[in-house]
Parts: sequence; C-alpha cells; structure tokens
Amino acid sequence: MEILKTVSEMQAWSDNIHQKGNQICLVPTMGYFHEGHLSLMEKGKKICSDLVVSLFVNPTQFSENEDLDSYPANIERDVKLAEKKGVSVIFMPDKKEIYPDRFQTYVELTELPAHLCGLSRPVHFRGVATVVTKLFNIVKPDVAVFGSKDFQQLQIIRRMVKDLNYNIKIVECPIVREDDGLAMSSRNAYLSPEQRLSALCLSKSLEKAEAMIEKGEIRTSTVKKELENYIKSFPFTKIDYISICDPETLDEIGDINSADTACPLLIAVAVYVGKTRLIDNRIINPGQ
Ligand code: PAJ
Repeated sequence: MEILKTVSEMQAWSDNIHQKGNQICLVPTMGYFHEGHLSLMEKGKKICSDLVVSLFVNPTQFSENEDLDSYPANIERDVKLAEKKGVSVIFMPDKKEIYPDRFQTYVELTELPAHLCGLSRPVHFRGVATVVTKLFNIVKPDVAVFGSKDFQQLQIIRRMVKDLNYNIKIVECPIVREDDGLAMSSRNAYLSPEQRLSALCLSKSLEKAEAMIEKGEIRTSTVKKELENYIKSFPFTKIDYISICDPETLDEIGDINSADTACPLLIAVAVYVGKTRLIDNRIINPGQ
C-alpha cells in the first residue's frame, strides 16, 4: 500500500492505473476508522481492484464553534486497518495541499443543504461538496463509495455528480451499528459511559417511529411529538431535529396518506448528547 501526500503524485498514480485499462474506486474519509469506514472499503474492493482511501479532516466543512481541532485521529492505526482491507493507496494530503493560499472557489448546492443538518451547520455542505469535488478531480475515480449514515451528504453528492456531469458511479453502503444499535461514528469516542447509554435514544427513536407508522399512525406531527418526548427522557440530550421527509428532496412530509406523500420515507434525527452531535436515519416503506 502506498501513502501519497501530494495532488501531483495522486493524479500521476491514477493516470497510470487508467492507462493500464483499470478502474479506480475512491472511499473519502476523515479517518479514525471504525467498522463503518471498513465496510465501505470492503465494498469498494469488491467493485474495483484499485482502491483509494482519502484521509483528510476537511476544515471547510466545520464551523468555528465545531470540533475541527479536537477531531479524533489515529493515523498509525488507520494505515494498518486500510492495509488489511487491501487498499492500494491512502491519499493523505496536508491542508495547504488542498487549500493553498488565496483559495476561493467553492461548490455549493442551492436546495438540498437547506434541510436537516444544513440548517444547524450552515457551511458544512459547501465544505463537503467542495472537498469531494476536489477529491474527484485529484483521484479521478470511476466509482466512489459513501455511507447512508450521512444520508443528506450522500444525496448531495449524487445531485452534484449529476449536475456537474461527473462520470462517476456513486455506491451506497448501509449504516453499520454497534451491537446495541448505536450507529458507528468517529464522534462516539467523545461520549462518557453515561452519555453512551443516552446515545441509544437515536436508533431507538427511529425504531419507535417505524413501529408507530407500521401500526397505522398517519400524522407525522404525532410521530415527531412522541419521538421528542422519548428523546427528552434520556439524560444529556438536546434535540437538533426530528424529520420525516422525502428521501429525494428532503422536504418534510405532512400526513402519510396524503396524495403528495412519497414512498419510501426518510426518518432522520440529530441529537446533542452532552456536547457531541450525533445523527441517525432510517428509510421506511409505509405502503408495504
Ligand atoms: P467520515 O465521517 O469519516 O465518513 C466517511 C464515510 O464513512 C462517509 O461516506 C460516511 O457516510 C461513512 N460512514 C460513517 N459512519 C458510518 C457507519 N456507521 N456505517 C456506514 N458508513 C459510515 O463523511 C465524511 O467523513 C466527510 O464528510 C467526507 C465525505 C470524507 C468529506 O470530507
């Protein structure tokens, strides 16, 4: 496995692979690997023999009050784990390599970021879209793998690929969870043992919502109210959002039997547990 740190080295490596007639798969990450990241690598490896993992904690997707400076890292461990998964290249650029002095060009979507996480993280998706665009131009992948844990991010990337005419196949991987249901996240490392227990309110509330809708509840306001009360019953929690929306547009959905209701539905939650902001989501098919 090679570790490449500059844009020119990475582009030259990719050109060489393409010249041989081979395809490249990219898994973009910010490191501190857990089973979720590793599942993306496994999927990528099944699709293309040449797998690139980027490891870059992207400063432009963090607001000033967020955890850029404390974002967890263990590069030595990440390198070993990636090697075990058969990764060909880890692309690990410095900040200056990606954002040189006088950098001023950003990629911004007009609609999808105005929902869910975008409302409380105003610069986040501009940063994600910009860095992923740059990674696409640097690594030149044929396939890129993203997790549905960050569902809004996945939809934004899909839209961006269509809007900017990238010839890249976007592959989705399901959410990998701990045994008790907590969605794996690098940020789970911030949780104290007591907060870790409270963090279960996210996955449990999604199960609860699905059960209510399966039993015939059609008012999304009733489901959301029930979830709000449920999440509030866990110590250390502060709700950012509870959403029942169209997975394509991310527009909120009114009553589930109304004529304009899309099927399937996305139920998504973001909750602060202490200072740690956690997200989770579930796609449900109320018609089935
Ligand atoms: P990061 O949070 O490191 O996540 C990298 C990839 O792993 C994303 O596609 C994310 O959806 C996926 N992932 C995270 N937790 C997962 C889980 N429990 N199950 C399955 N997949 C999971 O997302 C980012 O980095 C950044 O925004 C990035 C796209 C790299 C741009 O900077």
